This record gives sequence, C-alpha cells and structure tokens, in this order.
Amino acid sequence: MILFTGFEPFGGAQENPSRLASREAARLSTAAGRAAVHVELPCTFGGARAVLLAALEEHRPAAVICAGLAEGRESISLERVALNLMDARIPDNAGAQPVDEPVEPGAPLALPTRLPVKRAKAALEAAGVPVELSLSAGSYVCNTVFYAALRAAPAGVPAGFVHVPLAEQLPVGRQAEALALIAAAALEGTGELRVPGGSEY
Ligand code: PCA
Repeated sequence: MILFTGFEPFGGAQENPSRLASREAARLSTAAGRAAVHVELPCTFGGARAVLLAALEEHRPAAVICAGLAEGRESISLERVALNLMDARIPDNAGAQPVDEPVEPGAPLALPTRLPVKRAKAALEAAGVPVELSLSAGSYVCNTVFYAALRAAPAGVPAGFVHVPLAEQLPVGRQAEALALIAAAALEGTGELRVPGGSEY
C-alpha cells in the first residue's frame, strides 16, 4: 500500500493542486496494480502531523509520498533534506505562526529523504516531466510534514516529500503522473543512482 498525501488550500487560495494530484496519483497507482490511498492533510502545523501519524498507523504503507504546493517553482521538486525547524512566513490555517521552533525538540537538525530522488528524477525526465532536486522544503507546514514522516515511518519504508508547482505551470494530470512514477521508483527499492545532482546555491 502506498500512502499519498496532499494539502488543503492555504494562504487564501481557492485550491491546492497537491491534493488533486495526490488523489489522482493514488487512483493511477491502484489502476496500475500498486494499491494506494490518498489522505488530505490540513495546512496546520499541529493538525497535519496528527493526520499523517494516524494515516501511517491505519494504513501501514510500504511507501509514503507527501506532496505540497510550492508556488514559485516551475518543476516537480524532489526534496532532499527535512529540517527540524518551524519558521512560518504566514499563519497556518489555524492561525498558528511558530517562529524558530523545532518540529521535535531534541531530534536531529536535518534528516535525508528516504526516496531514491535521483532515480525518480531520471524516471520523470524519461516521461518528459519537468523535474529538479531541491535542498530545502522551506520551514512551513510542508517541511514539518516531511520531517514528521521521516521520524514516524518505520525503518526501511521509503518516505519523502515532493513540492508541486501551480496547475497553471504544470497541469494536475502531469503532476499526478509524476507522483505515481516517484512511488513506483520507491517501491523498486531505495538504491540510488550515482550521478551528480548538486546545485551551487
Ligand atoms: N504548501 C505549503 C504548506 C501546504 C502546501 O501545500 C508549504 O510548502 O509549506
């Protein structure tokens, strides 16, 4: 079972493509013989984490692909590092605005993704989907969910975070296809490609 998560709208927006794309990715994966569920997360620091932990408990997934919207980006962003940091630019949907607080006090500052992001990037490129590796998921609710997923998913379960662009930038159908391909790559194993992927800034 694959667990896909996406977010409700936030910051006054009407829609969030991440929830549409992850719902459709669960449908596509299931149709391709890889059972999957989609769970929508509230865009709140406390609630998102609680709903994610409950979903992990309930579904005991073999892979966890969490998605969220990154408005300024033009490609599918495969996040590489989760930070133990909450520093909110705007209040969340419950009005909370943590400043420089840890997601989990006493836990490591940073955790690496448990998705084979370079292999997934190659798969997306082969499918003609614009894709990039990203070193930071920010310090808002998405990063908190990324960090919480890595702390909570049992060892050996691939888990990670993907930022999607606005639907105007990349149609939701293509976003969904990308998320399903990332899950398929993760289920093939966490073995990574030995290719350079760094950026200079
Ligand atoms: N994007 C926000 C939170 C919810 C979402 O879809 C983020 O990048 O933190």
